[in-house]
Formats: sequence, structure tokens, C-alpha cells
Amino acid sequence: MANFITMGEPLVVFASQDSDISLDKSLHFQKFLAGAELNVAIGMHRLGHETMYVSKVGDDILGKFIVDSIKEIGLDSSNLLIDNQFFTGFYFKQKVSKGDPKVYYYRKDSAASNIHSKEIDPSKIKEVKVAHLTGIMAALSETSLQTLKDFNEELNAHQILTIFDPNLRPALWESTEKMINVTNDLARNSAIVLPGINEGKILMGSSDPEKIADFYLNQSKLTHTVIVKLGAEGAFVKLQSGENYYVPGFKVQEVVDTVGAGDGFAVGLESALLEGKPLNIAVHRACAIGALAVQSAGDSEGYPNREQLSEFYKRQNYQGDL
Ligand code: KDG
Repeated sequence: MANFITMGEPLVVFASQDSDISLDKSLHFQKFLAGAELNVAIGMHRLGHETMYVSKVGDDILGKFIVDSIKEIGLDSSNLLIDNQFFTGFYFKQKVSKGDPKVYYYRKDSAASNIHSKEIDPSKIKEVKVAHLTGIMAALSETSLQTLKDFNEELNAHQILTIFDPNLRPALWESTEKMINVTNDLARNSAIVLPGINEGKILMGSSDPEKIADFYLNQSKLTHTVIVKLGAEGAFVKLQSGENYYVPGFKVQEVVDTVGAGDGFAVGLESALLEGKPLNIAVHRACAIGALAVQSAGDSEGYPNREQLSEFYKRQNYQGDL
């Protein structure tokens, strides 16, 4: 039975292989699984954790690709629904030699944006200890927002550790104001909040990691820890007790693609917490998997298995997470 759970929209990404060429002109694409929460689920499974992925796809070729891949990987798909009324979302990703790739989504009114709480079987979450939630489901539609809220409530009722990544997708929201209000409101219902430094700026107006952390700690009694992701610089951690510290990032040889790094960060943190590691070690692992993620082209292809993680630690001369 799964001890880790996440819910989100699975996507197929067509990643351009033609560097710095706009997507309308690109001719060569590689097809990968994508979707922030699915990336996290794959990463958790790769590290040996039984993972349930909750979602809905259309009864179409991309849905089939996703369902077949998820089954082949070995995720628990007992709450993965197929609906012939809706299509499966996908996106195109431009390859860039510098910075973040441009992305174009085709996901409005997709199957996942039409998932209802009553379609999810809650009896399957009995053994779950840690859950990963993001603001993406909230951005897709009023239906998926409600489903996310109900899901969050169910997790909290079962005293499951909830971890919320805002994962801002401005292109999916009808207004910035709504994105900010809904996202901050959702964060209130999680024990750990994981804003990126740039997201913090948008969501509460400051680029100071400590101010961002204080904002989330002060707005809810449920939130006991905030971890602000600082990209290559690592992360800033602050607890409800006031204790706070920085965790440095790991060195990266070559950045191939930054998409999926935040999800990799979550995989590191959540896998280590599930294994009972102390928080500071979990944040080191988060930084390690974030660093590994940016060194490959797919969204989740860079996430390591156990062996690859220890090899990475060896190369970096890091012995804290043994
Ligand atoms: O975090 C990675 C995601 O950005 C990608 O896999 C797909 O944009 C995406 C999304 O919204 O899930």
C-alpha cells in the first residue's frame, strides 16, 4: 500500500531538440511524461517509495501513453481515472541554451481539470504518511480547485504530513490577483510550504527569504515549516519555533533544462522525511535532486535512483545523507 500520495494533472511534453529555435520553426521533438505532481510521483518511486498518483486522463492516445507508462513504472494507479468525455493535456517545450525554456500548454478543459472528489476512492490512503500538493490543480478549473481542497481536508483529517508547493503557472490563471489569493489560501492548509524565491516575491511582495517564510508561518497555525527554494544557491529554512538556517546548493556542471528542478527538490525533501531523516538532511537531499534534475532534458529523467544519488553525493564529497 502506498505511503506517499500526490494528485495533479499528467501531461505529455514534446520537448524540442533544436536549441534556441522557436517552437513554430522546430522540427524535432522528443516525447516525455510530464506534469509537476507526476514528476514528483516518479521521483519518489525511483527512490523506492510506494506512491499513489491521483488523476484523470482522456480516453485518447496521450492518455494511453500516460496510463501505460504509469503502470510500467509501477505507481499505484488505483485512483487514476480515464474519462472519454475529455482530452489529455500536453505541452511543447522549447530547448534553450540559457535560462528557462518557453512552454506552450494545451490543457484547457482537460480531463484532469474535470476531476471530481466523488470519483476518488479515499479508502486507498490509509497507509499514506506524506502528501505532495501544488497550486496547479487550483489553476486549472473551479472543479479541480474544489477537488484539491477536499483532498487536502481528507489528508489533514488522517493526519498525513501535507507539503504544498505553490508551483505558480500564471498562464493558467484568469488574473494575478486570483492566483495570489487562492494560492496563499491553499498554503494555509499544509504543514510545510515550499515557495520558490521568485514565487515568494509574487505571492507576498518580498524577495527576502526570511520575510517570505514569516508570511507563511504567520498566516496559519498548521504551517510549521517553510522552505524557500533559492535555485543554485540552495534553500532557506524557517520553523514555527523561529529556528532558521540556509542550506547551500550543490555544484552543477551543465544546466540542460531547468523544468522539473522544483519537483526534484520536493522529491528529495519528501523522500528523506518519509524515511525519518532530520529536516536539514532532507533539505540537502532536496538540493541534490534539484541539481541533478537540471542536468537532463526530460522533466523527470534526471531524478536519481538510490545508486545514482549516492554516486552524486560521492562526486560532491557529501556524506551527510547516508
Ligand atoms: O514542474 C514541471 C512542470 O512544469 C512540467 O512537467 C509541466 O508545467 C507543467 C505543469 O504545469 O505541470
